[in-house]
Amino acid sequence: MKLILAIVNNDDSAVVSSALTKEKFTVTKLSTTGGFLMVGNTTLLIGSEDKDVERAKSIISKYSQTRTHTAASTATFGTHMSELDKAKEVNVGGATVFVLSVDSMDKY
Ligand code: 2BA
Repeated sequence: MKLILAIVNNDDSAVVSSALTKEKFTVTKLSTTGGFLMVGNTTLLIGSEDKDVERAKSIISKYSQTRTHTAASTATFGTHMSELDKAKEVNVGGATVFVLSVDSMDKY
């Protein structure tokens, strides 16, 4: 069994979750914040049989869009105000996906 951690844009999270649950995946949504931009994102936890991981990844990828974000990042924190001029455009997403091996899963 695997645990898929998928970090997705807040604007995509509803459609990604919905597409996954329609395909019989079970999903838990966590409200999270990116450490670089300090902007909210969503982390989906999906427990999956090994054979279904690629199918889950293709659903996540299908509904996650890449966006550009212009903002001062945490890299400018603690610096002089003029450093804020250095706010840059960064590409965010579509989704960042980690797949972890799971020793066991129990429900009590
Ligand atoms: P953030 O950390 O807020 O990063 C937002 C975007 O800023 C990233 O998009 C990337 O384009 C850029 N970025 C991040 N760290 C950077 C750095 N140290 N220097 C320059 N640019 C940087 P994505 O790569 O699509 O990541 C979107 C979100 O996914 C991240 O939000 C973070 O919450 C998560 N994430 C991505 N890679 C991760 C990793 N290796 N470990 C943990 N979380 C990750």
